[in-house]
Amino acid sequence: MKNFTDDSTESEYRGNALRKLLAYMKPYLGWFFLCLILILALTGLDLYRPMLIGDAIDLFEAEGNYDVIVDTAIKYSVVLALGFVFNITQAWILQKTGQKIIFTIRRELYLHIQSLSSRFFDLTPVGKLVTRVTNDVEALSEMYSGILVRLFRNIVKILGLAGVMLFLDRKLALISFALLPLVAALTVLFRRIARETYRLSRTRLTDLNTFLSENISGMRIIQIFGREKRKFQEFDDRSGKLYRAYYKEMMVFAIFRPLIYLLSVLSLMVVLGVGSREVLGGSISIGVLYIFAQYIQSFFDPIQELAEQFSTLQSSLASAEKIFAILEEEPQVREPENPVILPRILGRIEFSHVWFAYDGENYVLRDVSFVIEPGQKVAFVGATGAGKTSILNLIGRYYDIQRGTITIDGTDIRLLSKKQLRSAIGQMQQDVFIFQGTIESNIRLYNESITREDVKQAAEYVNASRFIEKLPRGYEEPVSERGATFSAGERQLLSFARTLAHKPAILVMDEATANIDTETELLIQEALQKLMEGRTTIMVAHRLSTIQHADCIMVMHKGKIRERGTHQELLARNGIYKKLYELQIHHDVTA
Ligand code: M5T
Ligand code: MG
Repeated sequence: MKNFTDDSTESEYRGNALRKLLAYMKPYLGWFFLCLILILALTGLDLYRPMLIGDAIDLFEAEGNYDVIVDTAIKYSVVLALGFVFNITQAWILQKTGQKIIFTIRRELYLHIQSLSSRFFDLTPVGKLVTRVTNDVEALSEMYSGILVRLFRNIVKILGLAGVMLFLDRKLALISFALLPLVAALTVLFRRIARETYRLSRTRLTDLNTFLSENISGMRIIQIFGREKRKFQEFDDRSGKLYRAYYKEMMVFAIFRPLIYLLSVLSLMVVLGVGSREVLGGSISIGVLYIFAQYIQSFFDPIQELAEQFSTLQSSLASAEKIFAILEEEPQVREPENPVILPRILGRIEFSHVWFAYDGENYVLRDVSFVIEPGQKVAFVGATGAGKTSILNLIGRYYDIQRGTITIDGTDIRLLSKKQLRSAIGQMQQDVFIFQGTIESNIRLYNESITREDVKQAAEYVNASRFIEKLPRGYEEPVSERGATFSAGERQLLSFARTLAHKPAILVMDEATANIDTETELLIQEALQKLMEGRTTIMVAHRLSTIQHADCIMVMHKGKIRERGTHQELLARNGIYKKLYELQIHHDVTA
């Protein structure tokens, strides 16, 4: 995120945001142009209406003929009707194009967020992103469908009114403008305060959303630890801050508007006072005075609106800045420009002197090297925090390494397209993520090439079909977000079916058997054996009994591979593995 120190860089950055926002209008320039013309016409009509009546008054006074009134009434109706049509048309165009632009931006934003790397999501709260895609984008809609055009309209209106007033009577016009410097000063002051309050309410809204998304996801923990009261206080505190920010915003408007109104009334009083004397003296007609009285009111309105619109514009720009900051966020794991396409991935994995740190400084893997041949089963063991999950994260290139190389079938994974690489890897994580949808949609994950038959076969193969078929609606059974209605073992079996259905060449499992009771474990072990058939398999396991048959076991300690070999070889070495093993045997016997 950018931090602004002096005003010049800030306005430069704002200018940038504005330019980018305007760029989105490009496809609709024709429509916007039409809108501007309609608005010019509308302003013309606005100026014309008081003149029509002013003239009528003068004519009626001179001739006393009622026809003038009928005539004027007809003209006035036509003018009103025209204005009505113009107004509706321009509002329709603006809303439509505005919403379309917003739609485009929202879409771009989501696509971009999707392309960002794990590191970004590790560091960014979900609620913040949700606010960007919803509230902040919405704030832009104001700008497209209102502000820009109304800004134009008001400027044209003010200039038009001033011009006509000067033309009709210079002296009265200058008197009407006498209070303008005061209005200008007020406006500047207002803008400055309004900007602060806008910014405040934006940040506080983000704060509240971030709090909500995190704490609703973690509601269970809050309830388990009985922290409702404390969390409510936190919520209340943020909510209160937002309330005060909005309140302040309202207050600024509530004071500014009547002040401007007061000034307009003052001007009107002065103009009427001076003007009526001139009417009596015969230097201007009653009609002209009427026009002035009308104009003064419609003169101050756009000025007040202008000030408010500038501040809304600023708030839109503030939102725009935040949106563009995300759009400009580069994915840390970059797609190669000309990816190497392998005809088929066999599954040979090689790590060569790999050094890796999530934050670029604190290395969690140090000089890790190993080779896994296609079809081999390799297991990683070691204490918690040793770097096992990190190794798995690197194989699918969810993070890039600092030093060394990782190759698949001899090709550096940084040269492969992320899509090909990742579709070759069936990765099962420590916790299974289930999306809202059905059992079927969760196994298939919107992959069109997987048929319903494939889904069923996969589920049967990994023993998941037993519990699925017991569900009232079988594969169509609705699943709630995070799959809270399933047992841990069921979720695990589902994730097996999901992985199998995608037919990966490489299988990557993190503690995949940790959550399961003995009976299900037998099912799972059987399923696992089938899953691993003919696939390169890399697994992390805490329970050594599950990995005794692995072709190679690597023992990790503080980011390094300290021992490697088969179960028997490692036991014979009498090292870390032996100790781990004895601890577990002992534990199993006493348990
Ligand atoms: C190794 C750090 C973690 C630990 C070290 C996943 C992750 C880990 N780390 C981060 O800084 N950011 C991350 O996103 O890396 O962690 P690991 O590889 O997850 O360890 P493990 O899988 O061997 O442990 P466990 O507990 O799963 O057996 O220092 O802070
Ligand atoms: Mg782990």
